[in-house]
Amino acid sequence: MSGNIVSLGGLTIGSKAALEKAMASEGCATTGATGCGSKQAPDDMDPATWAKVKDHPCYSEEAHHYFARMHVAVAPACNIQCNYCNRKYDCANESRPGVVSERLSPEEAARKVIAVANEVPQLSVLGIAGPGDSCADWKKTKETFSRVTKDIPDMRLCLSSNGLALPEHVEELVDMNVDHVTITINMIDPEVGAKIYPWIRHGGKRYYGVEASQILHERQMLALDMLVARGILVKVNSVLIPGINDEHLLEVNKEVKRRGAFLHNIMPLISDPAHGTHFGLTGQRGPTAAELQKVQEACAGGANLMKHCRQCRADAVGLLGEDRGQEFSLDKLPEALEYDPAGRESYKDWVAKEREDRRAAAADAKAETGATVAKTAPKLLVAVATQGGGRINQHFGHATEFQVFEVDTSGVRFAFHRRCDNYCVDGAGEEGRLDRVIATLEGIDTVLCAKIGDCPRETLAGAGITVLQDYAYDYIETAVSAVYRTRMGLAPAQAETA
Ligand code: CLF
Ligand code: SF4
Repeated sequence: MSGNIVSLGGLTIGSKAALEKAMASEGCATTGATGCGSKQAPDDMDPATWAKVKDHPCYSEEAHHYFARMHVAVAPACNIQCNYCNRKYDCANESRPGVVSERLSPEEAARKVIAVANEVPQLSVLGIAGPGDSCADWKKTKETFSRVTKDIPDMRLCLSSNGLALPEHVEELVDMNVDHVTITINMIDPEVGAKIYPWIRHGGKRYYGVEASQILHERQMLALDMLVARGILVKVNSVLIPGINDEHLLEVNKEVKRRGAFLHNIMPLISDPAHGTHFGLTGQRGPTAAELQKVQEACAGGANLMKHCRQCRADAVGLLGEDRGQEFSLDKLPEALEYDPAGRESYKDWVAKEREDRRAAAADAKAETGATVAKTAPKLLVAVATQGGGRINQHFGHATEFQVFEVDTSGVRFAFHRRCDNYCVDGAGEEGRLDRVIATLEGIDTVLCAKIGDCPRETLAGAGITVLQDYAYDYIETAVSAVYRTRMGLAPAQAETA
């Protein structure tokens, strides 16, 4: 499966044959109800929904291997106060607190989107996620969307909101063809809400305490109902705050499922005194990975959970897990820019074919595993270093995160990601960093990467973690399945060569 290797949009992604075949076809082949991209919806999804999610990296775990999003920070104002937010920083609903974003006017944002679309063929979604609230700053949000779609009509539009002002704009969202909206819902009980929101501003008046949370809750439920009724896919984000809403999120999960939310994304609170937030300054901690996992497991059977969120900044650019925002800061953008659709169209066509090939390979691997491994065989966690494209295509030392897959006889599933500092700096490995990478990989059986040196491989082996580069540039699912069969003693062992 390795074949020849191809680079596209700065990524080494896959087989040359597949790309050449795709590039030779005449642009974007619209087919039936699903439009561009893979023609087939997965078994558990109707074609209309698949058409909406197949190129959205947040709404489809599969799509996040292929497609990128960008956020434009056009909406600094907000109408509520969350105890985990300090507005000097990016919105914690959708971003990692950090330095203040470069704020853009709608005109600047539209220019930046063209620049990114010309350089990043994976770009499929424009999101507005702060640094304040996209609906509280509605004029800027609306103007940005209309400017962008004038130049790039096939750009998917996405927004994130606390929900308070959202009901007023649902019809305009429908008119603008926005088909993905995220509402951050941290509670359905205003008593819980009063511990998260000190105040809201609504209808020209400030409300405090339980009354504020009661209004916010009613508006969030109204927004959810209205969006679902209009066929817009709704993702609900919830910030998990230990001791405040951890158990309560099970109720939130049930309620949003009952009302038709498409996905529920339970995100860990990020809290640090240096952020200057109320929670940071009062010592409220975020959850551990185990606490997050426990809540997610408790929600099984409820609303579908998103597990591949990277808590992006409000000005993030690129595939989830990478941030190319610095490459496209305002000072680097030319004054005049014209959109060139060729790169994105060719890329979409390539993905459509690559995706079908990958699915077929994954199905074969699953069947082979099911036929050869005992049903009682234990589950294994395998981490992969990937730059996207659904392949193992990153050097171990360059990885700033590992995607972790769970495998057993029922198949290979994305489980979670783990972030780390890249082991290699300026071409040389750093021992201290390797220790931290090993700590990051705790509980992982095997790591798959495109390349690793003898030295780090042996150190990892000493820590009980096998690292293999034999599956370089293979599809993730087929490689993970092959590793599983080997580990269960039913396939010839791969030589662990460096
Ligand atoms: Fe942006 Fe959010 Fe749209 Fe995605 S992000 S507005 S839905 S395009 Fe995605 Fe980033 Fe998680 Fe958000 S990984 S923080 S869920
Ligand atoms: Fe901050 Fe976003 Fe909450 Fe507004 S909605 S206070 S910007 S986290």
